Amino acid sequence: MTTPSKFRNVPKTAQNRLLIKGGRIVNADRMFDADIYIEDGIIRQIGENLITPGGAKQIDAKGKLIIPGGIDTHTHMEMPFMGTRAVDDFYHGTKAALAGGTTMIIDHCLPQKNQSLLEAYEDWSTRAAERACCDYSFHVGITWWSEEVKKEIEVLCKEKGINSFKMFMAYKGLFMLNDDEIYQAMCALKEQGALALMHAENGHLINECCKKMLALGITGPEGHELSRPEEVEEEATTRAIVIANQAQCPLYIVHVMSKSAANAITKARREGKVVFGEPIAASLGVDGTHYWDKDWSHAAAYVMGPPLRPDTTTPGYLMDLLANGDLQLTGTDNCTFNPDQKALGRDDFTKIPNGVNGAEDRMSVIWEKGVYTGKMDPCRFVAVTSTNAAKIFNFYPKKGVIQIGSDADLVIWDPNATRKISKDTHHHAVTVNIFEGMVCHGVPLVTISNGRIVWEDEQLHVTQGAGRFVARGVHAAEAYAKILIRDKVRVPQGVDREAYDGPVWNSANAPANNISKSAPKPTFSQDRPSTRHGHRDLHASGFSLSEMGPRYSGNQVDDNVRAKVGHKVLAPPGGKTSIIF
Ligand code: URQ
Ligand code: ZN
Ligand code: ZN
Repeated sequence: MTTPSKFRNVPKTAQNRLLIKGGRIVNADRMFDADIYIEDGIIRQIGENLITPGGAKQIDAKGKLIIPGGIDTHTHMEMPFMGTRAVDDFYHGTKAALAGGTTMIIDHCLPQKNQSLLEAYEDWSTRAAERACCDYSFHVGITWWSEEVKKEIEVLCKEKGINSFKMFMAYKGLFMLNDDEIYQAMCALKEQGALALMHAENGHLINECCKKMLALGITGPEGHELSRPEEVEEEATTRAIVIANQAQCPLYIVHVMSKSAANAITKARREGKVVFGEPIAASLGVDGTHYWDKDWSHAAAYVMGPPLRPDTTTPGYLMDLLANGDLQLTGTDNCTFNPDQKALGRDDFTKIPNGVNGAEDRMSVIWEKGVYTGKMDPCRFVAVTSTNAAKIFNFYPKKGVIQIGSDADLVIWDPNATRKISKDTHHHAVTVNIFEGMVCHGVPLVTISNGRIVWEDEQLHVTQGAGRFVARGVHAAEAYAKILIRDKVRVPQGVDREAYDGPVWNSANAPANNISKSAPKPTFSQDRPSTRHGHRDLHASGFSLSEMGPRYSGNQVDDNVRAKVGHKVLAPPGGKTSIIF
């Protein structure tokens, strides 16, 4: 067979030409049987009886599914955190991801407070470029706020291919922003056409409740969940939704860990707000009862923020919402620490480095808990593990779909095979696995990354540094299409009216009892001195329970203001009574 002219003069290395035959392609919109021809890392042909140049390596995918490579929207490889550094670095973390069928990660560049965002971006970029085995991109952290940060956001969007920025309502003193800063940052992101990501937990409340738990002598991992129950996540989620809606900025809630936070997102979306919810492998696969395990190390391995929830129905609930579209996509928040690192908090749960694994097991856990249970079909599985991420973060159809011209990031997936998850066989650097012992249907047989086989026959064939940065433009349609229309049709309008021309009060005549801003705040104290006969002079104030003793002398909003002399108070409403009100 002669090689058609369009294929001549192409290097014949088998690796750069792959022909996948007999598979069933699964995209987010449909499933269909077809062969796939790949060359130089790109999908070149899809169909039957393809005419391809010689030398292509053939892969028999008969009876198997072919899915777009997974996209993990939330990782923290080699993150410096809580006095140590995440043990899965970009090499170990990405090779584990590839072994599990994920072919791209979106990691985080998290500047310290007052550190330049651009400086952090360069630092993280250098490390990822050296070590990542698969393609990657970044969310950049807004961990402090100033005009300088606002300028750097513009540079990151216009020159560095960043379109998503992470904020935290938790981690007081480290990453946390206050509401006004969040609002200003969201307005700046909206100006650039970027997406606001939020770690939604009330950091002030967590800080106080941690003190309460420690004061009660609760120092173990159970204190971690007890100090930030799901209403602390729900409140912040709702608050973030309100602030984003006021800024008309699209919002993405990361690591949705509880029913009530998920319900807040569902409610907002049904009201038409542009909000995305990201449950993670951990919150879809396991629950927070592990925090009460008698083995300290076991319990500490599950410590992350927000915590996993002790309500054992939470994973199934979140999976239902992911299946029906109320939640949109999945990440892992892969931020791993070994037992000796977790032991930094052996006497104080607030010192346990927060983070768990997920990068290798996300796809199988979601297949097992989502598809194998009948909650979602394979197309929805592809949507929530790959396609929606590419659309929301604006690199579709480069990735997230099997179509001509797209990157050859794909997985030959065996829906019927099973694998047992274990720290002893996973490819992470971390020596624990929160899914230990879980048997999952849905197994990646072959992972192809940029047209190269990197996982086959349970063997990795990765190259450190082979991963490429994926630049992303602003104004992703998935996030901004509605907002750009609303910017035109929902502009607040003032009222066109005649100017007021009546009399105006002369504020110099303000009445004495008008509490002005400068007046000292009223002191509300139980031990306020009595004013006459052991109880307060009724005529000095309209309220006293003095017969019940000074503890009950009432607090008055006008306590701080001297009453007018001789100002009589008639009998209390309803006539005389034995108790003086
Ligand atoms: O909060 C995050 O997402 C980072 C710091 C990872 N750790 C965690 O517990 N989620
Ligand atoms: Zn977080
Ligand atoms: Zn995270």
